[in-house]
Amino acid sequence: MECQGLIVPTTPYEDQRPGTSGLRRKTRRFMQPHYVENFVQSIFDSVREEGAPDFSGETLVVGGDGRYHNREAIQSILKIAAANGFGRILVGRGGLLSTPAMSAVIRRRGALGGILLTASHNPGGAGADFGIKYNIRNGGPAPEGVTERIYAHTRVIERFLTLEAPGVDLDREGTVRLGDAEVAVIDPISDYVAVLGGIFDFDALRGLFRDGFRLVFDAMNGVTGPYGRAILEGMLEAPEGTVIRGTPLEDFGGGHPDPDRRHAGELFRRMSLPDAPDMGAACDGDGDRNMILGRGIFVSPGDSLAVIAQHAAGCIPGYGSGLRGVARSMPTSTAVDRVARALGVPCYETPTGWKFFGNLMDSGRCTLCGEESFGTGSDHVREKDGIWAVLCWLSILAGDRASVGETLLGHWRRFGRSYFQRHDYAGLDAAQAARMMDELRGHVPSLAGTRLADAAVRDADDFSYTDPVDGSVSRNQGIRILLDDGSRIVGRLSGTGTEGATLRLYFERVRPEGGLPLEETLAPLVEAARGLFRIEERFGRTSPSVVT
Ligand code: VG1
Ligand code: CO
Repeated sequence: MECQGLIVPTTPYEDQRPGTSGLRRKTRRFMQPHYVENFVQSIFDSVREEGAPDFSGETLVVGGDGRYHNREAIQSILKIAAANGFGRILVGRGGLLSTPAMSAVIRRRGALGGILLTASHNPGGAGADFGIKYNIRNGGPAPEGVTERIYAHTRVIERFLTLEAPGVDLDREGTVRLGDAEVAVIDPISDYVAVLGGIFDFDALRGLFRDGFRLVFDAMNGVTGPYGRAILEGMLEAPEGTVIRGTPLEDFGGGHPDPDRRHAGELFRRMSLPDAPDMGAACDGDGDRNMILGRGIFVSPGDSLAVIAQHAAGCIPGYGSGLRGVARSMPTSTAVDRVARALGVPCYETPTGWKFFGNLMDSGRCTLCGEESFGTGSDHVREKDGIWAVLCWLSILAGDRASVGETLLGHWRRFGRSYFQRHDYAGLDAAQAARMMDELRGHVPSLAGTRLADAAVRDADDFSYTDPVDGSVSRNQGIRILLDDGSRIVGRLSGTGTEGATLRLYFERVRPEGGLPLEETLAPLVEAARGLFRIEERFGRTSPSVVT
C-alpha cells in the first residue's frame, strides 16, 4: 500500500501518567484529538531513547479486550507504529488479544513489545473506561522506570508520526503492507494454546470431562469467551455450554467484567444450587484475573495461590521439577508464605501490580506469583493468567480426584487459614485521600509496641520495596500494620481508578482452624482500622462501597 508519511504537530496532555496497570481514563478522554496518538508516540520515543533507535528489524504486537473504541485505537496505533519504522506489526484478529495471550505472543515471536488496549475489569463503553498498556520484550508490563520515562515524554511531546492510509481489515487473517511495515492479522489464540500445552496434561484434563466433571466458566462478555470456547469446549472436550457469556461485547453487556461476588452473581447463584456443577470460574475483561468457586464455596485468591503452590509439582507436568520460589503482592494474604516455607523455597513480597514480578521471574527467582485482586500466574508468561489458573485447578482436581471444597479444607488443615477481606471506599475526594495517607505515613511508625485488636503491634510502616534484581526502590506502597499474632491491616490508594480516589483496606487474620465465621473473625481488625483511618470523620462514610 502506497502511503504518505505525516508529521503531525501536537501539544501535551497533562494527565498521561500510567498507574498500577497502564494509562486508564474515561473513554471520552481517550477519544479527544491526539490523546491516543500522544501516548503511543511517547512510548516509541522513550523506547528509542533507551537504545533501540531502529525499529525496522523489530516486531510490535497490538491487541485489546474488545471494549468500545478498541478498533479505532488499533487503527491509529498501526499507522503510528508503521510511521515510526516498525518492520512487522502483529495484531489479533478482530483486534482481540487477552492480556496473557499478548504476553505469550511477544515472547514466542521475539517482539520488541506490545500495546494492549484495555481497562481490565473496569466497565466499557462511551461513558465508561478505556486504557492503554505497554508491555516490554519479556512479555510483561513495563516497569516503573519505563512508564515514568513514557510519562516524561507525554509532558513535552510536540509531534507524532503517522501515515495517510486506509484502515487495515482486522477481521481477515493475513498480511498487508502499511507504508514500509508488514502488518499481520494473526489468530489470537494459537500462540497462547501452544504455551499452555507445554505446561498441562491436556489428555488428563480431557479424561476429567469424559468422566462427567462439570464446569461453568463465565467469560463475562470479555475477551476470554473465544479462548474458553476453544480451549475448554474445543480441546478439552467439556460439554458445549460450559462457557457462559462467551461473546466479547464492547460494553461487556452493560456490567463490570470483574470476577467477584457482585458482578458474577449468576455464577454464584448456580454454584449454590443443590445440583451445582463441580467447579465455577470467571475471568475479567482482559482475561488476566480469575475467580474459582466450588459447590457452595468461594476460594479466596490468596488461598488459590497457596493451593496451586502446594499441588503444582505433584499435579501439573510443567512444574514437575518443583518451584524455584513464589511471590505475592504485599496486601495479598500470607497463605502462600506458609506453603513456601514447607516447600523450602523463597517467598517474595512486592508492591501491588504485576509489573513488580517481572524481574523475579526473569532472573529465575520465582515460578508462581499472585495478588489478592483475583490474579494468579506463573513464569510461562509475564502477566497474570485467568485461564491458566482454571487449568491449574482442573489439574489439581483431576490429580487428587477431590472436590474444590475438599482441596481447600485439606489446605487449611495442613497450613491453617488466612481469613481475608478487602474493603474498598470508592469515589473519595482525591486531595483529602492523599492528605490522609500523608498523615498516616507520619503517624503509624509510633504504633509499634502498642496494642491493637487483642494483639501487640509488631511493626507499622509505609511499605517500601527494593527490587533484588535491579536495585530500584519503590516507596509509599501502602500502610502496613503487622500484629504479633500474624494479623495484618493494610491500607493503600488504588492506582487504576478513573474518578476520585479509592481507598483499599485489607484485613488478614491467621488461625489454625478453617471453619470460623469470616466477618466475626476479622471484626476486631475492621474496628481498629476505623479508628486509625478515621474514614467516617474524613469522608462521612460509615461502610465500604465494596467488600471482596
Ligand atoms: C488493582 C489491583 C492490583 C492489580 C491491578 C491491575 O490495582 O489491586 O492487584 O494488579 O488492579 O489488575 P489498584 O491500584 O487499583 O489497587 V487488572 O486485572 O486491572 O490489569
Ligand atoms: Co485484568
